Amino acid sequence: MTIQEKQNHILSLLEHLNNLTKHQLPVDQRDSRLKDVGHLHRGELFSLFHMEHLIEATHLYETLFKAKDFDDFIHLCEQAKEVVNEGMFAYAVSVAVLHRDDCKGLAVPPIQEIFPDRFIPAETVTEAIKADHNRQDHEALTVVAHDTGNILNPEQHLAYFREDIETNAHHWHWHIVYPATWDSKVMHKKKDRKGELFFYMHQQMCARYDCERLSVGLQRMLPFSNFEEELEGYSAHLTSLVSGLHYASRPEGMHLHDLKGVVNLHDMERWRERIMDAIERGLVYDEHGHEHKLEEPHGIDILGAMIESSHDSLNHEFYGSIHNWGHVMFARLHDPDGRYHDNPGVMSDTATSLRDPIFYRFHRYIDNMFQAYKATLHSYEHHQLIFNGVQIDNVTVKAKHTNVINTYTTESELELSHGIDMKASTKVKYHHLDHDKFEYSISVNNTSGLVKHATFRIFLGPKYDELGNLLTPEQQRRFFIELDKFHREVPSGVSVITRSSTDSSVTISHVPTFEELKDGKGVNLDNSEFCSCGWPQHMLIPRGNHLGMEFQLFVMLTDWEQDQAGKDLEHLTCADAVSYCGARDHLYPDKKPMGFPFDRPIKAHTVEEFLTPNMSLTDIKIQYKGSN
Ligand code: CUO
Repeated sequence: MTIQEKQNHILSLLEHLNNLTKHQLPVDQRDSRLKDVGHLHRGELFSLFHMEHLIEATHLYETLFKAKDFDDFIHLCEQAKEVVNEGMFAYAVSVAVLHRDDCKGLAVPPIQEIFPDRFIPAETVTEAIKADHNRQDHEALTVVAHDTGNILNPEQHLAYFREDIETNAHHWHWHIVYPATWDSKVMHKKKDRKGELFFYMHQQMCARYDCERLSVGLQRMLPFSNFEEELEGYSAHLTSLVSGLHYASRPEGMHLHDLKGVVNLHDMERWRERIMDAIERGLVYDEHGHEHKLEEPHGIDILGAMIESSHDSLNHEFYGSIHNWGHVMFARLHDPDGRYHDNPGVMSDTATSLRDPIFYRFHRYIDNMFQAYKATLHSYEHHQLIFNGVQIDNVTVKAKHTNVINTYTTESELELSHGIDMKASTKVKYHHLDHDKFEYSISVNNTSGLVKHATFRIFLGPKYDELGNLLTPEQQRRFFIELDKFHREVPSGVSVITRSSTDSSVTISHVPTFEELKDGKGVNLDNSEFCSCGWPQHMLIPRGNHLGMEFQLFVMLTDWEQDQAGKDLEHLTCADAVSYCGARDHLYPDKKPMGFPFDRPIKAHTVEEFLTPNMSLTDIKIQYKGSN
């Protein structure tokens, strides 16, 4: 079978999932490997934070993964499609496609086309369905996405970020690449530093959100702080087409409740105390009562697995699952015992959770636990930061104007007809942030007399806080977002290294659409971009403001000979957005702690005190050219 034929099989499996009826294939007519699936009903919203859902989904993706060949895999998928919950099916098939050896080179189609109703406001979807109903011919049609609120709610200023389609899709795809239940013994592949990446990717989402908040004139978020807290309101404007139910809204002033028989607030508090206690003592107890030291390099990875919690948690019973249950509790606080049979809110689904402001406040609360651990490690000493014989002379950002990056709002379209039954092509036109392409130009002086191999680490952070005060290095480090990280040879003497913003190790530029995949355009592109995990390129840079908001670009060179892990990345697949997504089947390609050198508290009071010759800080402006 050709790779294109395989790709077409995957596409047709994942098309029109919103149309599946409740028809079930009886157990005695199913392949015996599928006798234990079909528990979560069709129409319910699958949550990959809910343990019961995850157990069934894991059983399914492991079964699909173990299918003996591609034909057997498709046969199992086709039967599973008859019985399994829609969202769970998309999840399990995607996990299997990403990890089966005979699916290498195949793309997982974009989740926003599989379930557009999880990305596009309900009003817009309804308008599209009506327009489709009324269309006489099979001419393509386009509708324009509605707004989901107005500025009476100041948080609406951030809607462009929280509701960005590809950012939400990145989050869904990240959790497919790193399933919480990943068991390396069953799947025969170890996910390197998975717990640490859980920490880092979500820390970066929070830092990015805060950069955007300052851009639109709001103060940085206040972390969620306790389980009795009264919460902000939120309305999702999404209707799930598998059931016809809306994603629940949350009137202002509500708080979390016990989910009786599932998880209580007391459990959450107890787990948090135990985790904080483990951090303070630097010790974790596993299920057999054995002690494990929380120390580098593995401490953060152990903690990440425990807090998420994932299959790798050393002690589920004792440290619980504070993060996953937190998502479920936020999603169900309006109907905690299920008496109204209501849909959960967006927080239960990785494809939608970024839309809700509580997502960031809750993840900052989680991040604060990781930061408490990092605070137990000593701040980096001078000798851990320097790179002997290598210094940065100058850094400039080259765009239309030097050291100024313009951002603006632009339009894209999303095809609905693969996820929603339509007579012909139906597109939604929506707005999103974007920025001018730019280039870093880094002048390096290598006085060692030898060729050096350097890891270039590039971060961006705001210079001033919400009141206009200069941020101290310790305050600024929580805002720093990674823009790029790459390896280059640095010749002896003075040289200028350039790098384009579009090559960023954080981003992917394009996820192939259903249409492109059908035409063979996205298949095996250059073997690099098809994993669909990666921050969208158009969201690389925070919005900035009309005046030109002042940011600082941090560049640091470290010794690549010491940093590198495993083979060089060039020959790998799915290695386009390694900073937040890792490289498939490969060690995380940088041995330094993720977020280095901003992962640990900084003692230096001023930038001058902090910077070593192999680092530089450059003032740049980000100017928003849009209309609001
Ligand atoms: Cu990705 Cu909480 O883990 O959203």
